[in-house]
Amino acid sequence: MRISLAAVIALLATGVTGAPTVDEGKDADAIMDQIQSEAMGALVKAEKSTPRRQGSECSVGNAHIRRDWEKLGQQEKLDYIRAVQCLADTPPKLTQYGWANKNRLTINLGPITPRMDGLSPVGSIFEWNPRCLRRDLTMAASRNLNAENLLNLTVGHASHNVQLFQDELQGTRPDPPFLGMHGSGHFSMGADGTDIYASINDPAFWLHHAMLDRVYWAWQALHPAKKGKIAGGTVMREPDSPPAELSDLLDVMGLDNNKPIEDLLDTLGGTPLCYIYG
Ligand SMILES: *[C@@H]1O[C@H](CO)[C@@H](O)[C@H](O)[C@H]1NC(C)=O
Ligand SMILES: [Cu+2]
Repeated sequence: MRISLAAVIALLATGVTGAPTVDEGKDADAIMDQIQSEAMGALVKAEKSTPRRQGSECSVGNAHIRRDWEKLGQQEKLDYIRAVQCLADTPPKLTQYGWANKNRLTINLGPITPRMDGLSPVGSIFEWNPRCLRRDLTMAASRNLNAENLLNLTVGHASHNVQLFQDELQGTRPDPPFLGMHGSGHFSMGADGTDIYASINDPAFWLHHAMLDRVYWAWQALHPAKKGKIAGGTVMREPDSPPAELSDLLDVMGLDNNKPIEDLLDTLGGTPLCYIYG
């Protein structure tokens, strides 16, 4: 079933529901497809009216396309898995970061903030702590990974500004408390997936985070006037630090050059990002 986004927006405009409601999870793919095509349409339109950033060659037509796993063919899926395995056999750029080479499901990093039974915290993010990757899959946590939340984030109440959007996505809106799309994905994986540093060990993390980035990308495309804004936020784990500014450098700990936040907000900015989802 294809649901018209225009119809959803019209429904929202009535103010009756406050947030769009949809039947069940089965609608999520159809809605994502619809949001995807609206986002692409908006990007193409924006490109016609806004001059390209000076010195940038990046455009919708030549951008890299990050494709949905569900849309990959059999061979492409096998290639992806092979690439992940190749990465597992590649020496890490940060000495202790990464998987042990011999056994691909042996992980090392963290955990430092375990939330699940059986995960004992270690002293530092990078402490050498080889162990088997653990998952503890649960449906209980996936309640906010649904079509309703997706609509709320992209065209509903939570899409009205970046503060509402990020609070809804991160599950940090105060009332009523909930995990949000981001936390829901982590807690659905359970075990190592719930640790702020160790969760990246699990290849499923990358699919989850790519999807979060895709939802953010779609939100930006559908709300071009707000896409370059950031809100609230202090440095993670330092609640007393001043609110982040667009010119603040994002520390990638030696994996690449640190960049100011503003250079990384536009996926078509060419500074250096140049990608779309497809
Ligand atoms: C949509 O997001 C808003 C803003 O965060 C929130 O107050 C509201 O409860 C959400 N609606 C649904 C149905 O999740
Ligand atoms: Cu995460």
